Amino acid sequence: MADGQLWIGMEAFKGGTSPVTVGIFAEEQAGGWRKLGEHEIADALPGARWIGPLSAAGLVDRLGYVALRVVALRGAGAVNIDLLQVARAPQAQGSSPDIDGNGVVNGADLGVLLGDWASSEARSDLDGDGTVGGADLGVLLGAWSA
Ligand SMILES: [Ca+2]
Ligand SMILES: [Ca+2]
Repeated sequence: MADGQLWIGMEAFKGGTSPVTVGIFAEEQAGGWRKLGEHEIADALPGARWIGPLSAAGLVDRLGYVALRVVALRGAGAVNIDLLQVARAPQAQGSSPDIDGNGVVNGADLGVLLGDWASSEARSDLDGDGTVGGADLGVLLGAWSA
């Protein structure tokens, strides 16, 4: 079982003015392909796009491989993909419970976390599992200053 977090990076460009939108998919270990995001490629100069953090669970096989697929979804014309890479943090890395960085963990940090609830906002993902939820609230309360 692989855990931790993944970031998928792609650098691409296209000549001409009409954009092409591609979808980036990763193969699920359970079968099928999960759409990670879309990237509109329109510029003559390379543009980079990172998707993440994503939970590695279910996407990384036991040898550490991740299968990716890039599919043209909209538009027409040739696209140049310079670089497609996967960065992986093998251990989940959470953020500090002092979310606003003022040196204490208190109601202000709680307010930020609650405002980010159910999102993938990294600043409030204290346990590093990719989403903001009850486990992160537990980390914050466990680090409460006063
Ligand atoms: Ca704080
Ligand atoms: Ca979390």
